[in-house]
Amino acid sequence: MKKNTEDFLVSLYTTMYKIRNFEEQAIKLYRQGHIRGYFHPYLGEEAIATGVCAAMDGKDYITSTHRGHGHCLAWGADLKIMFAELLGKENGYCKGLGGSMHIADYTKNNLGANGIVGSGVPIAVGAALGISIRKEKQMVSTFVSDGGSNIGSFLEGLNLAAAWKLPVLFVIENNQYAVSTRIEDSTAETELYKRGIGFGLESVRLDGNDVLEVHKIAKSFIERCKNGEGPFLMECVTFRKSGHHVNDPGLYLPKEKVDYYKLHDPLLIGKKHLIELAGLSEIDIVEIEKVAMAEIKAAIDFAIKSPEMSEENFLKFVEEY
Ligand SMILES: Cc1ncc(C[n+]2csc(CCOP(=O)(O)OP(=O)(O)O)c2C)c(N)n1
Repeated sequence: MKKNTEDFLVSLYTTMYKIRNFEEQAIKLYRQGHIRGYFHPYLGEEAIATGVCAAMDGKDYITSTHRGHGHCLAWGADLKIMFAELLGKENGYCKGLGGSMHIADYTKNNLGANGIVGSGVPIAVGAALGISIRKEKQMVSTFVSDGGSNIGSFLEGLNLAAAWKLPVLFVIENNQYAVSTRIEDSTAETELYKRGIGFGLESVRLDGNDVLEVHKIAKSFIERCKNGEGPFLMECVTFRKSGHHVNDPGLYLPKEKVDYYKLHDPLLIGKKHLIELAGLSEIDIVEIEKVAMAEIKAAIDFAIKSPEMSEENFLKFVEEY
């Protein structure tokens, strides 16, 4: 195994591990009263954001969803500033005023998470239209889930992107549930990649829990987007390992699926790649995890110690934004 392939597999695993533990620690912080409101953990879906974002470059763009922490982190967000935002601190990505569902970083081409299901899609299509007018070698990946793929803006976005041949990669994160509604109860065609085919896009369905599979398909579609062959659609089949949001125990999730995905877990699959393809040992992996966990703990410490916003700034920023 070449060193750069080993490094690549380690970086994919590290990103997934950081997303998993960011969410688990955020849940703890929530229970301790450090985070107000609520949020939607990306637990179990880590391989999708990680595989897609690793195939893009920093000049490209992403749009995210209400379940967006994983997209931001895979796109390179700073753990400290992410935690600060969740804790409502002024040094967070949106000065602590956006919170979980509105994290954006325009300086790094993260066009933002979004509380309105499906609304990242038209933003992505607009950004791609801009790229196409400027004739830049860039593209946009837009994440949406199964419920979001039933929303008009998603279908309108597919149609326009296809008609105007825009450089967009539509990434459906099919976690099989929209809140507690099973996909079978919300659509007659549960193979969601077929929606892309209906609009004339080359579209595939794949295992969204295998980061290498996600990355392989994303890389090819992203390169082809930049060569003017877009748009494309990938349906990544996955499952969330938690309830819909931090306060939902997810009791409606069937035991057989929960059990299946406990074993078919993105991190376990990532670990298998490290052992079988990169020749790493369990001890090597524990070392990687220790370093990542130390970074997460330091970021939490930073966020907790960060000062609350003054009343004066609060009023000023509310007026400005
Ligand atoms: C337009 C719109 N309708 C309804 C809601 C309320 N809502 C928030 S999340 C959600 C479920 C979304 O399901 P899905 O798109 O499958 O995403 P997942 O939560 O599974 O990641 C709903 C209905 C919303 N935020 N926006």
